[in-house]
Amino acid sequence: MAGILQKKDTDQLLKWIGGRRKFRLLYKITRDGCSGPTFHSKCDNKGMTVTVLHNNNDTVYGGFTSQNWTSVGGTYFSDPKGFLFQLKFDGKWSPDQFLIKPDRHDYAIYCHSNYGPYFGGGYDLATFNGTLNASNGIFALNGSCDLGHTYDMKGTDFNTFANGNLQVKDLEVYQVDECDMNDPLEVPWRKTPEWTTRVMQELKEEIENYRPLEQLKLRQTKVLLIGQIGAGKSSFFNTVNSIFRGYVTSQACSGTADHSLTTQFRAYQVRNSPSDKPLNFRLCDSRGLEEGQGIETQEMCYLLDGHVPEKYVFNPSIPLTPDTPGFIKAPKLKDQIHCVAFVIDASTVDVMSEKILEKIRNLQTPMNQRGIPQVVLLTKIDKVCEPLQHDVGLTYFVPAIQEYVNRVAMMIGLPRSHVIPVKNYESERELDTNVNILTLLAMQQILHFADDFLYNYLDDLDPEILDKMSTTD
Ligand SMILES: Nc1nc2c(ncn2[C@@H]2O[C@H](COP(=O)(O)OP(=O)(O)OP(=O)(O)O)[C@@H](O)[C@H]2O)c(=O)[nH]1
Ligand SMILES: [Mg+2]
Repeated sequence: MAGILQKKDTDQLLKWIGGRRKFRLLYKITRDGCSGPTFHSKCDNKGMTVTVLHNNNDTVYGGFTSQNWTSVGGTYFSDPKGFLFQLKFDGKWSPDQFLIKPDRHDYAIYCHSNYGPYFGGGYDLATFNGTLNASNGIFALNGSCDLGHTYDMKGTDFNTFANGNLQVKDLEVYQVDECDMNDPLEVPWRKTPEWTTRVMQELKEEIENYRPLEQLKLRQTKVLLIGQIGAGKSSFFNTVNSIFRGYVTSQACSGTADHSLTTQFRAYQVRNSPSDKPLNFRLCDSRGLEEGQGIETQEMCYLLDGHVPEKYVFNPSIPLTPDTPGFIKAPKLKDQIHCVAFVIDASTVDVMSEKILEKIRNLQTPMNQRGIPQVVLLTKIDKVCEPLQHDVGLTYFVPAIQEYVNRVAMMIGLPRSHVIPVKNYESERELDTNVNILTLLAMQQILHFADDFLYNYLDDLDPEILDKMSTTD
């Protein structure tokens, strides 16, 4: 059964009421019967409500209260937020709000167990009392409309408010509920292409065909994954790798342990199935950050500049120095890091220690000095938002995730657009289109950022050096 309110109407009402809320139909006289006790049985103690009437002239009007309706013997209740409104007059969209007069708050609504919704001490808008039946689809309401006593009608009278009669086709009462932060929005908080298998395929192809800047003769860009232990760095590589391999793989060891599970520096190749050809980027996995351990600022400088050899084992008690075996003394562009992805576990954001945060900020200094772009991969979003456990496709529609993104952006000091939510494969045995799209969108952005770095690098290069530049491995 269709309700009176269209989307345009609820949008307008929400503008007046404020906040992120949703409407839930509690009572409808054409469905439930026009009776005071029935109205109270369905609408008492439901918090904010909107009462809306639709008359024979296609005029839509009503009243809002933030107070509970209750079944009492006849009492006024105060409500400074109450208002009357009109949405349509004679079929024409004519939204208008009539606020409660400042000195009449105490007469906002009138509750009586045998009455329907009553607004104002005039009564400004009294709908019905007792039980009424419809005649030819019309309810001739036995209330009254003595406007202007409690609500400021700004010159609107009974004729221009409700065509001078209380003959209605329907009357409805909606509960105006706080929206759950996990309730998906109708429009995404960040725009992405439509999530279809085709789009997934296109993203995949774009990344398969990705080449770093031609002029730099660089075969692969290098992306460093860095973050707290157990944040999902190794799992992110595994997720990207799984997409291109065509099945869920776990080449990089992932799991939970007291200290970082990953101890080695690995610049992982992502191989495309079935050719097994490596893609033109590498994801560098590193040791997890811990309060007293992990990667220090000097080590980070070595990492960024490409001095750290493959499979180097980070040892918190013996930091890397130029004398460490394998230390790459004269690194080339191919050895350097071109984009850094901080991997942050959404489910621990609220309890992240100030020390870790400080560590991350310290590590950002050498990145900023080198102009290396940074993103945040916000992992484990499924753990903080129940609907995402069933459908990752809702990620960009759920306000809770937007809030995490905003919070993390503030914490790390990066623009919000640099914070990318992801959900890694962890218990799945099969690939999922939406998980893939989410991951590929993240990879796409990372590679765009890496290119930005390379463009800057190119701009700074002397053309002669460019000519002489060595090729990659
Ligand atoms: N639910 C869920 N679990 C995840 C996600 N990403 C990773 N995990 C799990 O989190 C745990 C840690 O993941 P890892 O990938 O090993 O984390 P890491 O950052 O490499 O950790 P270290 O190498 O110890 O520093 C594993 O049990 C993963 O399965 C995710 O997006 N959602
Ligand atoms: Mg790891």
